[in-house]
Amino acid sequence: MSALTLALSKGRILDETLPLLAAAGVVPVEDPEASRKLILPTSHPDVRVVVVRAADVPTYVQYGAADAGVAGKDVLLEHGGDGLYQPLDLGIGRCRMVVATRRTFDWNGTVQRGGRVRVATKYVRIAREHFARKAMHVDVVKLYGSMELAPLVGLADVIVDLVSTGNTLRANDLVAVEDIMPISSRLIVNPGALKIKRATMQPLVDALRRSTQATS
Ligand code: PRT
Ligand code: MG
Repeated sequence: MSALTLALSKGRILDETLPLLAAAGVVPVEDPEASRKLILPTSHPDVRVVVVRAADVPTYVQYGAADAGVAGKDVLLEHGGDGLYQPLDLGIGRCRMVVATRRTFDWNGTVQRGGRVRVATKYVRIAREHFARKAMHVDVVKLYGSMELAPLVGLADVIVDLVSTGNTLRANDLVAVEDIMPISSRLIVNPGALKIKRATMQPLVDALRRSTQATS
């Protein structure tokens, strides 16, 4: 038995993942975005898809409940990446992790004074590591979404969040003041599954590598 389970999330990276999978010969029988089913067979007799929350993809793969999955580098850094191979940068879901604040906030002055700063973010680990590298003292407030609101209502001085078009920042009179890192989505694989199910997994990884290179 070498049937593979792939963990995917609904939302913004699915649209870019499906064409790569299709080029690798894997097409879900129903549109994962529209279907209410959580387990979907695919056109590939040995591959099925499970639909999970973006932040849960690494957990399913780490525990072997899924053999492989697609997750943003942001999600992987927060998860820690324990027990995961990351063989492929798929080059999709591209954005930047940034520090942002109100247009009127004196960020450079605050940094120079060495003042304590309150940071609101979903990315607690990335934020702590970023400010530790800068030897800045910060208090981190954990949020689960709509980070852009926090500086507007006095919950935090700055946010650490993802930016793609910059429209959300602009619409809320916020500006990016530091670039932390570029983000894209990765293929992640359970190491045990790679060994035991290599006959099915390796051709899929190779096909994804080819379709990634073809579109980049
Ligand atoms: O939505 P849900 O709570 O279920 O989960 P999720 O937010 O983790 O999933 P989803 O689908 O929103 O994001 C999945 C992955 O997409 C993330 O883990 C990133 O790797 C990647 N990605 C790429 C982004 C963006 N671009 C992005 N722009 N994820 C989120 N955003 C948000 C950002 O947080 C900000 O609120 O979009 C807003 C900014 O967009 P612009 O275009 O206005 O700059
Ligand atoms: Mg979202």
